[in-house]
Amino acid sequence: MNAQITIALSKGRIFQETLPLLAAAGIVPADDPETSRKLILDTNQSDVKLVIIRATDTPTYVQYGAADLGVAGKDVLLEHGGEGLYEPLDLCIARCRLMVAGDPDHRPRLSRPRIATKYMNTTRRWFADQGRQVEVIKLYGSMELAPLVGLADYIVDVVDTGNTLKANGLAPLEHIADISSRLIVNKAAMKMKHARIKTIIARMAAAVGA
Ligand code: PRT
Ligand code: MG
Repeated sequence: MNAQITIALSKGRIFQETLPLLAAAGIVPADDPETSRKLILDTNQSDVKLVIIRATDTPTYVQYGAADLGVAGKDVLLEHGGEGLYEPLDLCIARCRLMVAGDPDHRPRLSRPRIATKYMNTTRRWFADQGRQVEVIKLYGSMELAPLVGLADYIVDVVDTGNTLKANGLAPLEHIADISSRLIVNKAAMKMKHARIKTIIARMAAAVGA
């Protein structure tokens, strides 16, 4: 009998853009997470199931082996640190840029500029590496609001079209990293379920290249 394979995915853009790559590996979900309330989805493969979780939780599920494989944005992986994970494949989906953004005409407070973000670790590292003293404020969403109401001088967030920044009178100011989603693999699972996981990676890699 084959070992069970569990793949962690978040709803929305990552699920949608991963679907064709999973299909190339012969894996088709039995339900649509946008309409189903199920958190564990069966697939056409009796040995493969999908777990549907928040994007920021994906590395945690894979790190602890609750999922063997997962798909996570590089922004989320930079923040998590990558402990317990292999990152064998850039899926080249859900691309965006991690940026410092703000009102270009704003004069920041002179002491320590305040940066609002959900990327605490990455933000601290970015400014510390340049010897710039900042105060980092943790938010869980709608970062664009923070500079508008005086909560922060700048934000660190992912930017795609830039339309959300523009609609709020903000602009991208500093480029921290190019972001795309990566296939991640639990380190123990890579050993224990090597043949099955290798096959999935190879088929997804071929589909990314095509
Ligand atoms: O939405 P939720 O709070 O559940 O979690 P999440 O936002 O972490 O997940 P999700 O599914 O929205 O994003 C998953 C991954 O997609 C992220 O970790 C990124 O790697 C990637 N990605 C790609 C993006 C974007 N593009 C993107 N545009 N994630 C978020 N956005 C946001 C952006 O911050 C802005 O607020 O979408 C908004 C619109 O962007 P613009 O620049 O096109 O206006
Ligand atoms: Mg989102």
